[in-house]
Amino acid sequence: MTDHIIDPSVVEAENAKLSTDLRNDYDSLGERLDRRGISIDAIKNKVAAFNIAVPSWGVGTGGTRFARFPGKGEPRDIFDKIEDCAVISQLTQATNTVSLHIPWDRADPNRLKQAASRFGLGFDAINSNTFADEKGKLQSYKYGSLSAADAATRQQAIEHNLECIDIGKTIGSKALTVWIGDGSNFPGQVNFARQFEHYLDSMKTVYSALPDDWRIFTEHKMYEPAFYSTVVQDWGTNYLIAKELGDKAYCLVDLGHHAPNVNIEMIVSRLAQFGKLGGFHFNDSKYGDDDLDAGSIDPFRLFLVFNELVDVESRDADFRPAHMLDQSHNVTDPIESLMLSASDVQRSYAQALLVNRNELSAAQDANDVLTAAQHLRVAYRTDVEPILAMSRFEKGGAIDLLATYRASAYRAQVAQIRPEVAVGSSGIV
Ligand code: PSV
Ligand code: MN
Ligand code: MN
Repeated sequence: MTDHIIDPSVVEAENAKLSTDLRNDYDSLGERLDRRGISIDAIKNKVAAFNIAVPSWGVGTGGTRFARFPGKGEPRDIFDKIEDCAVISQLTQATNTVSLHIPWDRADPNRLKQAASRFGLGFDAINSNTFADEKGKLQSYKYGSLSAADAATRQQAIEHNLECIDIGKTIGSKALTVWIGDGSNFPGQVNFARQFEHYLDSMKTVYSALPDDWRIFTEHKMYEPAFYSTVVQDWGTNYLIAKELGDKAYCLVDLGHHAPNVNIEMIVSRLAQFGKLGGFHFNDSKYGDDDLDAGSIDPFRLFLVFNELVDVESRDADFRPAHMLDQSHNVTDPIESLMLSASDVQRSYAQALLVNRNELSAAQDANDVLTAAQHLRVAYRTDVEPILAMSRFEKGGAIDLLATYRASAYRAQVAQIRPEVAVGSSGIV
């Protein structure tokens, strides 16, 4: 039996207000799609099977290096975070896994597993953190971790990743995600080749400890926290890493980790074509690694990413990239943002499923440029909300995510038992 945090009667009452309209909207969209030769139920079933992981760190209020403005009822620890994730999962019916970050979420792994399974949640990839120092550890990552010049520091970073694998084994994760902040701030500070060599050597040791059915994901990022050079700075380096490490190594694409205007969907296609696309950290950005809500700035780009994914999926039934949200909520209730983002990611998937791939391919082969472009536009402009809402409704989720969450008064309730965090304190809970 799965425990529900939000009383199901609240969800039912909110859904009752909207279910007749939803049925009408769904049927009318179904008719229109039918004319395009598309079965709405087939799309809905695919959407219903879609899952996106929620990062444990996403449910705490974020901050910038200037300030943090804590919200009420913020999670105090990983167990509160799991409860917040359970709310997101209950209402969206699209996020039944949580991604942990160690050491932020360090706790008895068996308790973690129990706490999650109570709400029907599992654990996605486990994330190591060697971009910040940990209390009690002898070496500092100030000058790098897995790529550091100092052997003892590299060893400590390796051991941290091995510990993450061990924790992951107990809680049921099947992948380790490694993102490092290593790089340099001054020309001449490091020898690029030597630093990368150190990184590869360290990663080979981590890789050799992976269980057979695990994958390792490396995440590239153009800059920050290092501002002159970064060790894993782009998808090319990331691809090299995955190739060097072996079959269990894949590249992760975080949408915010590229220069503005980079054609991310093409990177997605390249990595997938050569069997090295592991998955995503979804978020949106205007300038850099802004970590804004997925779909909030450039929903067309998100659609184009999914257009590539569906293209691969249509040729390879075993293609299963790992989807996760990775965003920072500075001015919104994180639960609200994460619910809407999960739904926006699903929306892009549903829209991409509407593309007539045979006709698109024919137009491409005939160099009929505008017909090809039009296929994408028609799909993107289709309002698929009734499909998303119907999928949620049928699975026991909320037709209107925001209204239902607000009607539940969850945040006000947890604010009674979770003490207010001091203004200006660290964004990391
Ligand atoms: C780095 O910017 C990143 O995207 C990595 O995924 C980290 O693990 C995550 O943010 C949390 O800091
Ligand atoms: Mn990320
Ligand atoms: Mn990031």
